[in-house]
Amino acid sequence: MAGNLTFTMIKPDAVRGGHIGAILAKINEAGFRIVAMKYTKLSEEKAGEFYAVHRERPFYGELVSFMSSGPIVAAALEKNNAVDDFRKLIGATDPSKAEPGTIRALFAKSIGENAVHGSDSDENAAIEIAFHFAGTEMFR
Ligand code: DAT
Ligand code: MG
Repeated sequence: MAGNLTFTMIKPDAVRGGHIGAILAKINEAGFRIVAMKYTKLSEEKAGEFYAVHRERPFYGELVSFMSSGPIVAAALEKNNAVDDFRKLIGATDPSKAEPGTIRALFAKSIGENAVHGSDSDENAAIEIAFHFAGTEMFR
């Protein structure tokens, strides 16, 4: 059975662009409930750890430096089928390939600076939520 939690970050480009409110509105309108949220900034070390799975990819250095370049909004989201439904809501990694109306189509600039993160599996959602939030910071 599909899980009901996913993890997102509003990335530094979207925060700089003034899109926090619009993105949170899209998330709520799509039926997700925010169960944990913080406005924070990742150190280079923390960003590197979060994206460690991409360590060998050519864009890893760029990704870590971008993700630590300014504040982000991190949130845990609850909905039936959360991981897949949220990936649909954000659209493809490359915003030029994202479906019209998706968060990346609306707010992302490029494949590297693509406005939002969304977990890719229930297992990674749990790992990513635990990376950012203590149990006492979750309100389900
Ligand atoms: P997603 O964020 O859609 O899950 P991913 O897990 O493959 O995509 O990659 C993580 C992030 O790395 C992605 O959001 C932006 C960056 N990235 C991915 N592919 C890239 C590329 N070809 N060039 C630059 N950055 C890239
Ligand atoms: Mg991914």
